[in-house]
Amino acid sequence: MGNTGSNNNCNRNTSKNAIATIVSDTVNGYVLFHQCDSTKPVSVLFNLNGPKNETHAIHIHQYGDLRKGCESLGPHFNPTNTTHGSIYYHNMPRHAGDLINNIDFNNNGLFKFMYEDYTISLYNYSKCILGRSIVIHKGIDDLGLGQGAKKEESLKTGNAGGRIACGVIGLCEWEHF
Ligand SMILES: [Cu+2]
Ligand SMILES: [Zn+2]
Repeated sequence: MGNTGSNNNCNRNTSKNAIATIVSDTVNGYVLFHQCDSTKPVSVLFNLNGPKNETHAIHIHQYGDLRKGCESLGPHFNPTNTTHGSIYYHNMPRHAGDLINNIDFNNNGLFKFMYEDYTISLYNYSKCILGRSIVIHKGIDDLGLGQGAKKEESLKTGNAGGRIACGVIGLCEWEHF
């Protein structure tokens, strides 16, 4: 979870916040991002409602283009041109957009969680996520561990299946969390 108290040292004038609002038939809520300055990790806060006791894949995808709904948002955000993976396996490559791979809705249909991500940025670098998107999938991300016939797609998408909800990541007002 990292040191959330570090935000107390944030310069409010130079820190950045961004949000993706999710509105759909199945999943609703938001993913909020905060970064104190370009040298710090991005705090990512999930506050989502969805189907009770279900797990669904979640990623940052490359584009913010909703002309064909979630389908036109492109593949996983991948500025370093690597294979799909997971933050839980530090010795393996992962896409910058892989986030925490999956969200687990509890028996009230809630998922609230925060962590710090060092592979994305809200500042103007190649890893900047502003104008990109959040996509939530029908299935479960296999963390890049798929074998046999599942292996090739595992290293691209984690075999996460279709897209059930999405939202574009845009700037928002400063918020302490
Ligand atoms: Cu995805
Ligand atoms: Zn990925």
